[in-house]
Amino acid sequence: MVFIGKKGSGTVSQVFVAVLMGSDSDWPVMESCIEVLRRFGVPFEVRITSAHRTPDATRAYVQGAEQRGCAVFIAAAGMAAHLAGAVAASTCKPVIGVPMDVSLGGLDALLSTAQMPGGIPVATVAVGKAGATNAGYLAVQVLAVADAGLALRLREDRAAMTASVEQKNRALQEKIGAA
Ligand code: RP5
Repeated sequence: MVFIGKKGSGTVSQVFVAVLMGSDSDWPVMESCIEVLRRFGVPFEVRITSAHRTPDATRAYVQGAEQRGCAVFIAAAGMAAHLAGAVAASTCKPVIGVPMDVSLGGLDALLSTAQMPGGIPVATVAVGKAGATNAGYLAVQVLAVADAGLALRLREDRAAMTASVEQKNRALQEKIGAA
């Protein structure tokens, strides 16, 4: 895992991913993101903090986390989902936004998360569990740019995924008697 700061200076800290959610009601979906970070052994912090309900605490957390070594922020929110945008406004680290399906099939959150003004990007993933999973993968991929071990684990994971689909196809062909 990548470290920042100078060794011996007392300022070395381990790089981590911060996962923020607007509400505890987002947790059942965001568990999929945490599962990916755990699988790759990426250190993370999880916080419930809201762009609208706790704006000052959100900004303070983002600024503090950046100083402590946060390399990527993941922000999940539903409805008028401004959390990822608010996080992006407070940091120049990469921010990944996960739109939650709370109302309107998540379309409101998707647009609120994705439609950022130029210069303040939010890398927006899909609505719901697939998006939460991909937010985890994307954060790992960002860290893997400077971590060869992590990059290797990503390639191994991708190969395993490919093998699993091929196996499912073979099983289906056998089942329908086409093999
Ligand atoms: C958003 O409002 C949260 O991220 C959540 O997705 C949605 C609803 O929040 P609760 O009313 O369930 O707390 O800010």
